[in-house]
Amino acid sequence: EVAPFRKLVTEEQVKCTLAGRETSAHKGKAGRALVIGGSLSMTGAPVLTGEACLRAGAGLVTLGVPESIHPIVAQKITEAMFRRLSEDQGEITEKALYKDMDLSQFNGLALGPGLGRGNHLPLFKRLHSFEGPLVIDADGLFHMAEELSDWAANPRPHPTVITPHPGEMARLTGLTVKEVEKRRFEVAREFAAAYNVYVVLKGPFTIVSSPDGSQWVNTTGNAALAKGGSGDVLTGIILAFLLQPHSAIHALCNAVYIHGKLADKILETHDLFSVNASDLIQMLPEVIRSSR
Ligand code: NPW
Ligand code: AMP
Ligand code: MG
Repeated sequence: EVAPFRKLVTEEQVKCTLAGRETSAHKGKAGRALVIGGSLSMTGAPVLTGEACLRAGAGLVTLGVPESIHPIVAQKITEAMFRRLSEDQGEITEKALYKDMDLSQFNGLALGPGLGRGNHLPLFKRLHSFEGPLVIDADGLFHMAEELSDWAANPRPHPTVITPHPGEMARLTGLTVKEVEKRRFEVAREFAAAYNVYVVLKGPFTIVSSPDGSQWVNTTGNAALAKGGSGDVLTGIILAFLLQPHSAIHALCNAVYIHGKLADKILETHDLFSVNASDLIQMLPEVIRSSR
């Protein structure tokens, strides 16, 4: 048993823990990822997550999106497959989660980017029984906040990761954004332990907290990431890395490190103002390669 600690994520650590791929690999073995999200007013978010997930190594990516936006989303991403889900007013409904999809076909699931908050979406019962790593981000965290007591009382047997920015963390905890920012280490650690989840509390110096109390601090990244879509890209990288055989904590540290590195590397050619989230995805091949 190792006592809980607080450490920086280092280049050396990433180099040692980035997974490889066996010569005998096939697409199914490299991981079947499902991304649930998107809505009529946010068609781009699941595309960013899905593209990033593919570029970060997932073997097969499926996007679960409201049926009305399927033609839009499908125009934007070539390699992904789709589940067209029941919707109301451009956002997926409870039926989409509980009737439209067989989650057992997937090895990992990310839910939330662009999902919307118009429909009541009880997540707990459906996601608790999912047998693989689960990432809850963005509007998924809004829905999760409605049923926190269920999550606290019934820990999942597989890794559960939440990726809040300080605004989302404030909503989850009932604190103000100021309070979250002032006590970010404590807030993240307490939440991780109370709900048995990995917490990726985002911002400059993102903190990865494990349920056992250990914390890793990331030092890559810069203010070019302060633009819509950056977090959706991170979620895709996290999901892809969680499908690899290494431990969840390494997957998370590697994902936040590489995500920040994308932003650092791109400043060699782009102005700080001019980095879009899709530009980050284009840097993934080079940045992952140079991190090995
Ligand atoms: P303020 O007022 O800005 O200072 P929300 P969201 C506060 C989708 N997207 N970082 C902030 O305070 C996402 O996937 C779709 C950020 C505000 O009160 C989600 O589904 C895109 N916010 C959905 O949009 C591209 C901070 O928190 C609140 C903060 C909503 O995502 C864009 C904002 O949080 C986007 O990714 C911080 N460090 N600190 C697309 N192309 O489809 C405090 N806040 O309202 O929960 O939502 O992050 O805007
Ligand atoms: P989201 O708010 O969900 O789009 O997520 C924003 C992403 O960009 C997170 O990974 C943050 O850590 C990162 N980010 C945003 N602003 C900064 C900043 N000023 N410095 C470093 N990283 C940032
Ligand atoms: Mg976000």
